[in-house]
Amino acid sequence: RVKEDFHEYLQRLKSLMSCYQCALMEVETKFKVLDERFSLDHERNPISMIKTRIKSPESIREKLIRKNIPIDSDAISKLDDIAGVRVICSFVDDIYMLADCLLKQDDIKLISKKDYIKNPKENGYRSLHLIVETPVFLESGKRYMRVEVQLRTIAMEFWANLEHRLRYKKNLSEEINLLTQQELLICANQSAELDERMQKIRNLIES
Ligand code: 0O2
Repeated sequence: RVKEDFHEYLQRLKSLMSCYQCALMEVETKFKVLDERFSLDHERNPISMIKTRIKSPESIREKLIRKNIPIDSDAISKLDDIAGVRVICSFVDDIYMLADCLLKQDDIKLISKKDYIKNPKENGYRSLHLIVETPVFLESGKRYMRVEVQLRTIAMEFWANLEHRLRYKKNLSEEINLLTQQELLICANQSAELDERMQKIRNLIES
C-alpha cells in the first residue's frame, strides 16, 4: 500500500511539473509574439532575451522552510514561483509596455505585482515582478497554473546576476560584507542612471 501511494504521489508530482512546464511555454510564446508584432510596427525588438526556469528542488525546499509552509503533498502548489519567466528588455519603458500587453490578454489573470523598479529593494535590486495565472489545455481539460514573470533591463539583469553570485561568497568579515553591500548599492544606482539616460536617448531619437 505504501509503495502504491508513493508511486501515485510521484506520478502526481510528475504531472504537476509538466503542467508548470506547459505554462512556461505558453507565457514565453506570448512574449515572443509581442516581440514579433512590435518589431513589425516599430522596426526594433523590445525584448533582448527570454529565460525560463522551473525552480530547483533545493530552492523549493529552502523556500518552504523559510516561509514556514508545512512540507506535505500539497506544499508545492502553495508556491507561486515554481515556474519562472524572465524577460530582459532593452529599455525601462519596454518593461511597462510588455507588462501591460500581457495583462490585457483575456487568458491571463494578474495575481500580484511587485514593482521593484519604482520601489527598489534596500540592496538596490530592480525588476518588475508579476504573478500571473494562465490556463493550460490538457487532454483531460483545462488547468490554471501560476507563473512568476520577472521583467528587467539588460543593466538590471547584469547587476542581479553579479549580486546573486557575490552573495553566495561565504565567510566574509562583517566589515567586508558591509562594504560589499554599499558598493553594490552604488553600482545598482549607477546602472539605473544608465538605464534612464539610454531611455532619454531613445525618446530623443523617436521624438
Ligand atoms: P530563484 O533562483 O530565482 O528561484 P522571497 O523574496 O523569496 O522571500 P517572494 O515574494 O517570492 O519571496 O520574493 P520576490 O521579492 O517577489 O522575488 C523573488 C525572486 O526575485 C528571487 O527568486 C530572485 O530571482 C529575485 N530577487 C529578489 N530579490 C533579489 C535580490 O536582492 N537579488 C537578486 N539577485 N535577485 C533577487 P529566488 O527564489 O531567490 O531564487
